[in-house]
Amino acid sequence: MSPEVVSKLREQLTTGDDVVDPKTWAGSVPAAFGIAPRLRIGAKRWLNVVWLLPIGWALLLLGVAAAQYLRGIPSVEAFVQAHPGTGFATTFATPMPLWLRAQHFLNLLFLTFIVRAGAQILADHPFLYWTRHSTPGKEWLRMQKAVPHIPLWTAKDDSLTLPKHIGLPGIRHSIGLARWWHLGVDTLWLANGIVFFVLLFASGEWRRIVPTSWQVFPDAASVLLQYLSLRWPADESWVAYNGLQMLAYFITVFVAAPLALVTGLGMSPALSTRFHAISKRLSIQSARSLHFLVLCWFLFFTFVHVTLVFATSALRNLNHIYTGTNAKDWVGFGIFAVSMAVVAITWFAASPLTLRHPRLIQRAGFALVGPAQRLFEHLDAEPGTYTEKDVSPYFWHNGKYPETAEYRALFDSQFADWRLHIHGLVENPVELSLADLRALPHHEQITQHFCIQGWSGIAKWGGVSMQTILDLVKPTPAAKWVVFYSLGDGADGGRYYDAHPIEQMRYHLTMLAYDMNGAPVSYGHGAPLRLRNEVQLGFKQVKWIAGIEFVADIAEVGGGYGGYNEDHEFFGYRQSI
Ligand SMILES: Nc1nc2c(c(=O)[nH]1)N[C@H]1C(S)=C(S)[C@@H](COP(=O)(O)O)O[C@H]1N2
Ligand SMILES: [Mo]
Repeated sequence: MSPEVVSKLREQLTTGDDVVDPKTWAGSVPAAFGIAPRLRIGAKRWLNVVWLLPIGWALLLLGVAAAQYLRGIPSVEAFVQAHPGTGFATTFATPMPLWLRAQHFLNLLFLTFIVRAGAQILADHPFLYWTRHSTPGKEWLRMQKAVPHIPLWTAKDDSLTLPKHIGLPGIRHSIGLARWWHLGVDTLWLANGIVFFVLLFASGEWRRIVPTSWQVFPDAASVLLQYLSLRWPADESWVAYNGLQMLAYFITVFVAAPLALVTGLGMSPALSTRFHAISKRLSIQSARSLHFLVLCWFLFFTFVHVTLVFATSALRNLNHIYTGTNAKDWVGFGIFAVSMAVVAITWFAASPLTLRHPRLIQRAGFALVGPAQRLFEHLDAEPGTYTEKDVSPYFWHNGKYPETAEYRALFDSQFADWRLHIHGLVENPVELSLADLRALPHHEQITQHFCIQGWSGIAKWGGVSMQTILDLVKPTPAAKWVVFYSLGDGADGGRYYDAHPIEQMRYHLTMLAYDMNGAPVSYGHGAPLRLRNEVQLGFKQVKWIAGIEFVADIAEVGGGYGGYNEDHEFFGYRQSI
């Protein structure tokens, strides 16, 4: 192997910037604001969700009228009198402990970042589906115009811009940074949640929010009727929550929060590929849709919760939450105001901070979720999970197409002159033609692709197992990373590349694919050769491969962060979730 080839590939790499300039970000993508969300009704009709506001309002008014009518009926009123609301509940003579009140605030603070970053992630592929095929037109919710019938349309073309202080970090296609916020703060939120669960059960405070009698249901029904009839139940929350409160808190703490974790992990390529018994039922897209519905619950709960805190005795309630007293003074309100100032300051600082110090966010995020991602990377699954029947009718395109004259010439000659250069820390560097590759033992697998943006699709890949390549080139013990160079550039210019840990090259599902669904890989999907490493997300599956280099350390390649998106868009070099 000539050293020129080695240096030629490395020379085409560029380093990314260490600050984000929104004007030149992600290849200077212009802002795109999409449309008001549309819900699919039946096969082809779409409901603008803005209609849900007047519809919801009308239903509420109807509910109030119905409740007032019902309370005029003696037997119903007798039921309400018999079930004022808290009869079944354990009463507490002591205030909520300090740890509980502190955790309540931390929960709120963490959720502001999680929700904003989650919205930013959703905006990168603003469609939700129930099947793993992500077929345009089959989504049940979209916040973007219908996908146009343009052959090489990409998922990135459909990403949305969120306002700067709604999304985090609030510029288009900033999913790499948004994920650090979302997953990083998630670990803090989960840690807070685990401590909360432990203390809750160790202290007996759990009885405040876990119903221990079926009577919670008639009480909840009665309380709902009382609220709706606008003759509100007696407020006894200092000693006990009423049935409706208890159910709402129980669902939020014991159903919604765990579901957020489970559905979040349901989107992981490594976990989904390995634990197929689960992911077959909870497909990535069902997980993603449910994850969104959990968000809707949290927003709904927060809205009603905060409204009622202020609409019932506000000063007392704020004292319950902030000072642990039942006083009617302004102390609780004062601490509440300070805590809201903290929320507001961190809220408005988060996006500007992220754009100014993206590497800090990338490092801090990785420090928080990196250990979990490393853990899941060792899940080596075998082929055979999906069959031909599962192959997706539509497989999205993504990324930046190769536009060089060099690529054009190779493509026009059907890659007759294309050579795969494999070099670096190997005993036997080689140059393989497409015919050489096709002469090697054939490997086939039907697997699911997980794009970081959220879409997925199943395809049959044919080609050569990376184990075969390792046997051929014999990496030296010093080789720790395998770098895949593309013939094409990334969005900001400079060659696209990505690095993978060498252990993952020995996995059953790591291969170089020259066929897709029984035909040679097309131009859009990476002709003549692309990578498949199924424990990682889509951006690591380098298309239009030019060469492979075995190296000791990723720090010596490109910007040093392990790949093009890692260097330029602050992604992580390990992305098993
Ligand atoms: N060379 C190169 N490879 C690339 C990309 C790219 O921009 N350039 N995009 C990646 C991303 S983000 C995804 S999701 C997959 C998409 O593969 P597909 O177009 O076959 O669906 O390719 C990956 N490989
Ligand atoms: Mo992607």
